[in-house]
Amino acid sequence: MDADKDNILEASARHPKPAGNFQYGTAGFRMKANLLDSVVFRVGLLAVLRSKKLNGQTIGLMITASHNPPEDNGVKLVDPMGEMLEQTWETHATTLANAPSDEALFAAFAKLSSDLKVRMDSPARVIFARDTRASGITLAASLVDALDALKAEYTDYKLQTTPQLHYLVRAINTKGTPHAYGEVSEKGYYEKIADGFKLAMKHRQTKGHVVVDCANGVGGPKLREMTKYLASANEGGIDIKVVCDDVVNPQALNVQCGADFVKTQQRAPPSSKASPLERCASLDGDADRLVYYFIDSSNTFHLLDGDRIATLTASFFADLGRASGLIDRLNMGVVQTAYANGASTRYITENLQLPVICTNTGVKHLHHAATRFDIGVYFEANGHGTVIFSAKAIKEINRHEPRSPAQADALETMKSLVALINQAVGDALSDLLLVEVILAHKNWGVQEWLNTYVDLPNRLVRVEVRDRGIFKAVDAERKLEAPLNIQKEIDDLVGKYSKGRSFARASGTEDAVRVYAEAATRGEADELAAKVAAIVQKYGV
Ligand code: NG1
Ligand code: ZN
Repeated sequence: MDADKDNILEASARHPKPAGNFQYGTAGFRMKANLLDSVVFRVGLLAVLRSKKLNGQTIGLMITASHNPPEDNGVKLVDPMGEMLEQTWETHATTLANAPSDEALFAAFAKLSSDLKVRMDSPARVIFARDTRASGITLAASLVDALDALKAEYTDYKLQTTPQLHYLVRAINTKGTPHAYGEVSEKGYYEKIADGFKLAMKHRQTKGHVVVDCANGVGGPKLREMTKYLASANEGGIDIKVVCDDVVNPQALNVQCGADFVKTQQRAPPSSKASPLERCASLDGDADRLVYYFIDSSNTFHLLDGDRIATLTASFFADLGRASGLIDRLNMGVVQTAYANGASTRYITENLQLPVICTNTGVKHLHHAATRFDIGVYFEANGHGTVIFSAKAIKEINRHEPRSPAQADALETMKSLVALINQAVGDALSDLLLVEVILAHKNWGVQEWLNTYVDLPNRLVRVEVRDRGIFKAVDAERKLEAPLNIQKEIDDLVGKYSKGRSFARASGTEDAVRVYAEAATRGEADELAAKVAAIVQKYGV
């Protein structure tokens, strides 16, 4: 520890902490890039501790601020199986990030390593990557300073999407085991997904092309790279038209394009020039979110968001379950948050007859709940999600003996999707191909997909209050237990609206309370949202 002490103190002096309080939230640390130097350095120290604690298993560190503006950046850690950092360690990250001086930082580091019984002589292995933000290179250098100070082994994977880094972490830690996830390289990532896609598309054809808006981020070059591994369109492959892929000008990132823009603005990126009925999709800045959309023949915009991807995927797996003869042996279900459109939840429970679990906001909660199913489909409405398979599901799928050519076909499609789907984390590139496979199998275009059910009109409002901390949510964030009496006022109001539903919760990523409302008509949804927002405002002064 003494050698570590000198090294940490010396290195930390080069990364002084600015004023302010930092918090490792649902998306790691995220803020203006010029405030992040010390934070990234300190998260680097924690990554080393985490790896040592796990006997040298490789920990991932991603430098990205996802859909945030170009001047922001962020950092988050990836656990050995490619999952988000274990929750108790988020607090440790916050502790290190807020130590007021170099000495205090070392003291906090030493206390953590002793409290957590970390053997400091264990090896430490860390891999890292970044999105296309201009600030990423300098922040990666701050990280290397931390890794060098503690003599950790590391690999810089440079530009990657967030899900690619998750893939690499999982592939490294499972290498040579019976659960090996794939070859440890970017090429291995493309090959695994592309092989799954080609197998799933045998004898099938996508309808026309898909236009993909890459948010002017890292997804652009990576999607282009992936298309090299996919068969060309006339061989049953896919015709992808990449737009919004300017990564030369970092100021263009997420501006007037990308999944968050399309979802919140409910319109196509102006520069994508979508034509009527063209199938379009948008990724976010680090390519872990995906939404689809199209303009109909009367120029009306239609969004096919995370709820739509979840329902489409769940219906397809239910079909495959029946067609393969595995339906009775695998339990399937869908995980959503309170932000899922009520019509989607109803469609899943009533039409698909599948169970739905509602969890708190943040994909780690959804991912965790999805492990309760053999085939668990989870998506946030904003387009972040994936499908996960239990060990039992994989076993059943692999050993099942088909009794007919139709069963064999369905089984082969299931196997191919296990390879195509990134089970470590929601992955826009993998999800894009998944949707394309399903549409091709169902022989659907975007209109047929939209026709499955009608979304309830809804409205999301952001309310600024003095202290969002007083708003305490319970019941998967659908109810407020504090301030006292606020929930009764909301309930009384909601009761007056046909198909009304509304809730308020403190945001985990912004200093605000979010109010969501849906109702039978656009006018009622807007009115309900405005009235609930007024209640929140009243309690928030
Ligand atoms: P908050 O700010 O806690 O509502 C937002 C998104 C989440 C999730 C996180 C992490 C909404 C309403 N909320 O959380 O779904 O993506 O950011 O990025 O979209
Ligand atoms: Zn993202």
